[in-house]
Amino acid sequence: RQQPSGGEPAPGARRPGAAQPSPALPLRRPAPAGCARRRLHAGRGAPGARQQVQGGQGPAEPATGAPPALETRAPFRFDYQRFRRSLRHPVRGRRPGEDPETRARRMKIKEMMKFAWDNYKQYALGKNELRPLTKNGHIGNMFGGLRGATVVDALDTLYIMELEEEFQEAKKWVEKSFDLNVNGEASLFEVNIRYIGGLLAAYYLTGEEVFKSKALELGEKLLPAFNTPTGIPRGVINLGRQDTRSIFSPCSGMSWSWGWASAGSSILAEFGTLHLEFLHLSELSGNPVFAEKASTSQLVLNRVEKPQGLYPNFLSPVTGNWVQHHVSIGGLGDSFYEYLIKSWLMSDKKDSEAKKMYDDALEAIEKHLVKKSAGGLTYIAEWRGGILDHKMGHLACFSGGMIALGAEHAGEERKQHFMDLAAEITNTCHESYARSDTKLGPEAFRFDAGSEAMATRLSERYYILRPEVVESYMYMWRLTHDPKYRQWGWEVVKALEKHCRVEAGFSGIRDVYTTTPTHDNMQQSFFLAETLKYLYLLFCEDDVLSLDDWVFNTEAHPLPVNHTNFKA
Ligand code: DMJ
Repeated sequence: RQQPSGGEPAPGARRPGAAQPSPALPLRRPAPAGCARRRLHAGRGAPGARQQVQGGQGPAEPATGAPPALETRAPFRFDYQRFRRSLRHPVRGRRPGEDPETRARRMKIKEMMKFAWDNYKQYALGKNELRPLTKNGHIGNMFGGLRGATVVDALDTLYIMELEEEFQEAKKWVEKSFDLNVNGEASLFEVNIRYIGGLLAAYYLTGEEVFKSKALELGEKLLPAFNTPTGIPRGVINLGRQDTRSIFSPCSGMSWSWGWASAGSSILAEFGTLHLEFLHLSELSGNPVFAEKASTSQLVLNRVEKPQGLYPNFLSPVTGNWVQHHVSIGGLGDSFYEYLIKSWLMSDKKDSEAKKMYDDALEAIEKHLVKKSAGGLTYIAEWRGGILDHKMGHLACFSGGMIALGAEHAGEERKQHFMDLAAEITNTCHESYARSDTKLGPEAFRFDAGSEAMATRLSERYYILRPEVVESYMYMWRLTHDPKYRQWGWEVVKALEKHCRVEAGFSGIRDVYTTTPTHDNMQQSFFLAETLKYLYLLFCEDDVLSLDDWVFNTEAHPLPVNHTNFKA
C-alpha cells in the first residue's frame, strides 16, 4: 500500500484494491491502550484522529452506529425465486453451438482457474492468499482479521465456470470456517469489494442463504465507519464487537483515516466505491440504512465544488472539502468513476444523478486529462494542481471498458465518439503489454522523455496478476465483437502460462521487461475473482452473465440490475 510520505502516496502507489507485491505496510497498528487514550484526547474531527463512533459524533445516527432494530419494522423477506425469474438470460448462458477454438480456449482458462484454486486449497485454505513458491498461506493486514479472501473472491468464478466440486469446497468453508467474529483493523474498501461483493454475488447466483446472511452480518460491522460529521466514511475500521464497555476490545467499531492519506482525509476511490454493494445490502435486508449511507457520499460529492469539474482524490470527512488537488483515473480515483455509471445501470437507468455526475466527470477528464502521444497513442494523464503527469497506471486501464459501457448509453451523436475513445485507450493499454518482453504490462507506463507506453522507473516494472487490461478487452469484445480483443486476451493467457505459472499456482513477476523474471510469491485473490473471470467471459457467449442482467462490481463480482423490487 501507499507509504506515508508527506501525506502523498509514494510514487507508484497503487489504486486501492490490492496488496502490493512488497513490502506490505498498510495500517497503523496501535496498541489497544492507545485507542482508549486517543479517544479521550483527540479533538472532534482532528485531522487523522480516530473517530469514536459510539459517542454520536456523526450526523443523526443511532448511538451505536448499528441499523435500526429489524424487529421494529415489518418482517421482510427477499423473494429469491421471483428475482431469478426476472433475469432475462440464464446466468450461465444457453450454450449454443460455437467454434471449437473458442471452446478450447475457454476450457484452458477453466483449467487455469482449477489449478489456481487447487493449489490455494492444498497449501493455503483459510488464509487470505496463496504463496505459490513457498507453498504456504498469506494473511496480511488489509482485512481486519477476516480470513479466506481467496475463497470468497473465487466463489462466483468457480460457479460460472461450472467447477461444481470446487464451488462446494468453497461453500463448505464459508459455512463452517468463515468467522466474522474478529477484532482487527480493516480497509472498508477492501472488505466491501472483495467480501461483501463476493458474498452478494454468490447469493444472487445460487440462492444459498449462508452467503446472504454473512454479507448482511459483515455489512453491519462496516456501518460505524460512516459516523463522521459529513457521513463520508473513514478508510479504516475496527471490526470488533461494538461494545465500548469491553476492556478487551476498546477499539471496536472505531474508524480512522489511513496514516498515509493527507491530513486525515478519505480517499475518493474508497468512499466512492460502496454504492453498488450497499444498495444490495438494503435490497436483501429491507433495511434502508445501507443505501442511505452510500447515498450520502454521492450527495456530498455532487454538491462540493470541483476544480475545473475534476474530482480530486482526497476529501476531508470532517469538513467535506478537498484536501489536495491530485486527480487520477488510476489509483486513488478509479472505481469512483466506475461506480457512477454502474450505479445508474444497476438502478435500471433510474439514478439520473449518478449518470449526470458520470457524464460531467468524463467531460472534464476528456478536456483536461486525455492526451495523445507523439506516436499517436491516446492516454489519460494524472493531474496535480493543474500540472499534468504523463503517466498511466495499470489500474487506469479499466477505463477503456468503462467508457465503452457508458458509450452504449450516450446520445446517438456521442456514442461513436466514446466508443472510439474507449477503443483507443484499450489499444494503448494493449501496447503497454505488447512492448514488454513478457507480453504482460507494467504497473505504470509513461509518455515522457521519449517514452511511449513503457515503464521508465525500476519500481514500476512489476505485474501482480492484475485484471484491468483484460477487463477492458472483455467489455470491448462484448460491445463490438471485434475479434482482435479475443486475440489480445489469448496473448495474455499464453503470457500468464509462460511467466506466472509456477509449480504450485500463479505468481506475480517483478519485471515485465525480462524473459526470465523473478516471482513475487503471491497469488492475489483478485486473480481468481477478476483476471480469470474476465478472460473466461471473453471466450463465452454474451448471455453468460449478460450485461442486460448484471453489473460487475470493481472486484468483478456480478450484482443484478434492479429490474424490480423483490420483497416477498
Ligand atoms: C482489485 O482488487 C479491484 O479491481 C480494485 O478495484 C483495484 N485493484 C484490484 C486489482 O488490480
